[in-house]
This record gives sequence, C-alpha cells and structure tokens, in this order.
Amino acid sequence: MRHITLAALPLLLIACSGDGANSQTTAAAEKPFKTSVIADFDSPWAMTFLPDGRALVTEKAGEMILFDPGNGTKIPIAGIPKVDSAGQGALMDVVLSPTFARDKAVYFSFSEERDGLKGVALAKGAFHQASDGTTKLDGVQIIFRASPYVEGDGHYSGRIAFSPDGKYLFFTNGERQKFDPAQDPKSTLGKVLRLNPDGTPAAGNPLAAKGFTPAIWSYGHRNLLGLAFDKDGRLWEQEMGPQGGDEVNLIKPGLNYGYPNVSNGSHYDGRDIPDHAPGDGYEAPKVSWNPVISPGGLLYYSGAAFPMWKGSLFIGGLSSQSLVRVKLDGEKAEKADQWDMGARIREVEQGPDGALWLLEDGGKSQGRMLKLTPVS
Ligand SMILES: [Ca+2]
Ligand SMILES: [Ca+2]
Repeated sequence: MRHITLAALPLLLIACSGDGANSQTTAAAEKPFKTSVIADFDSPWAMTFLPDGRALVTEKAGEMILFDPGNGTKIPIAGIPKVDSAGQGALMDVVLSPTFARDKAVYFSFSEERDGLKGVALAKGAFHQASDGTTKLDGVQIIFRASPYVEGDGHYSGRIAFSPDGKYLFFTNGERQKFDPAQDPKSTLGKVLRLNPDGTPAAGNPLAAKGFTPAIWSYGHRNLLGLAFDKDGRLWEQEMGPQGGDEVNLIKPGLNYGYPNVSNGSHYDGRDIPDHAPGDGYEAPKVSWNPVISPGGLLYYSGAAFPMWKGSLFIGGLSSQSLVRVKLDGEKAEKADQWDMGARIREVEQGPDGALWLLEDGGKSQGRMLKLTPVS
C-alpha cells in the first residue's frame, strides 16, 4: 500500500487561499502536520481502532469494514442490519464497548425505515473473526430506537460516547429537520440521551421526574454530529446549527440548549431566531461559528504525538472542508486553528500512536482515510 505524502503541496496555495476574513485559516503549506493518504473508502462515516491497531470503518451505504493500516487489507463485516441510506441516512457511528477485551461488543448506529417512517437506531453485536479471516458481528441486536420515527431523511445525528467509567452510553438523536421536537419532552429527537449499555434508559436521568422521556439527558439540540468526554469527565458536544449557528456545547444534565427557540444563527429560509442571551433560560454554546464550519465529527485529543494539542477538541468540517481545533480550559472553549483540508472531513479519530486520523466525506476516491503526523 502506498502512503502518499501531501506535505509538499505547492507554496502557491498560500497565495490562493485569499480568505482574509478568517485569520484562523492556515494556508496549506503552513500546516504543522504531515498528511498521508492511507486508504480510500466509499462515503465513510466513522471509524474506531481495535486494541490490535486495526480499525472498524463504516460506510454510508451500510458496510462495516475491518481495515488493517499495516497492510491495507479490507474485510467486510457481516451481520449489519439493513440501512436506509437515502439523504443523510447512513451506517453511522461505531464504538467499542468499554468491556471489549472481555465481550468483544461493538456498538453502532444507523438509519432505518419502518412502516414508511425513518429514524436512527442503536445496535450492538460481538466482533468475531474466523480462522479463514471471515469477519462478522455476532448476535446483533437493536437496543434502542429514536422516538418517534418520522418522514424525511435528514438530521439523524447518531453519535455514541461511553462515559469514562464505562457505565453509561450517551447517544445523540437529531431533530430530523422538524424543529419543535427538540423541545418536546415526549420525543427523543433533538436530545442527548443517557442509556445503560443494554440500551435501556439510565436510572436517575435529570428530567424523568418532570415527565420527560426517561432517556433524556439534555435537550434543545439540532443535528448533533459529535460527542466526546474530556480527561476530567466533561461531556462536549458539537452540532450543526442553522445558518450561522454551528456550536460546541458543554453538556450538563437537564439543561435546555435552546433550539429552535434560540440560536446564534438563523433559519435557512431567512427567518430570524433570537440569539442566546444571558438570563434567557437556555444554555449558550461555548463556541459558535458564523460563517459555519458544518461540523461532522468530534475528537477529544489525549495523545502524545502532538503534545501542544493535548486536551484540545478536533472537529471535522464538512462544507468548510477543514480540520478545526478548539482549545479547552476547564469549562471554557475557544477557537484555535482551522486548516483547509481541500475536502469535506466527516470523522476525526486518534490512533494508538497519537496520530490524528481523518475520514473524508466523499464517494470512491474522495472518501480517503488520512493520517496526520508531526512534521519532524
Ligand atoms: Ca470514531
Ligand atoms: Ca439568531
């Protein structure tokens, strides 16, 4: 497998990147990392590393692939349920169980159609590779479904994150481009959910006593495409907001993050949405973007390869075709870097060696897996 380095992009790119409005855009040749192309996928959506250094990669149409970065081998994984991948639908996130070493459990999310309506589902199965290399998820069970399923195929969200203690599974449900469900206590849409690892609502969720669906942890969200815990156990979430309103939020139990009642952006049809304001009863984002970045994936970086970025959030930018870094300081967050990657970036992951791994969002030959390593 050839690893093509992109570090030597022409210096001309500096002159061409005339985006003077955004001082945080770093010209390509100034990137403080080397970019290597590792592989190519067909509209990849998410990835996660196995303990042995291989990776599970999901593709939009419904394939999960076991990929070996050591030799470039790709093995399709059997056992994935039927995915409805129309529109923004996809086989979405994939995350290992905190007890993977013992039970080989793999959690994943996907959009599906049932009785003409669509929604995002959460499933788990056990990773199994036979001696001939054949690989499958055994005993796949759908353990949670968003509620309600609705028409349309946008804003599923579907990101998964385990709490650092391994006891809880946090799952995002987008508002499905229906707006009001994000404020509806009886709907899981537009919410961050806290579940037990078996998919049932966790006991003690903060709004259950107020009559909310018991799985709900926080509400008033739009399209939540990133979810990550930091080293101190804070839960960070990134969401695709309306026009001019992309957000990074610090998620706290029971809080209302405002959508669609308030947002620093406005509706795509031009209607205004009141901005977040002190005392309005809604939790404001820690960072918001206008112009937007279209955040696709979120990583909390804890590796050693880039010591200066330890403790930062990294966001893959879709329409902005960028990699975005957000600097954290306790509960504070601020924009730090935005590098032009020349392609929509869907996923950001940390490798076993602390390298940053990205997945581009495009179809074949435009859905590359990139590895970012320090410029030595
Ligand atoms: Ca991932
Ligand atoms: Ca606004």
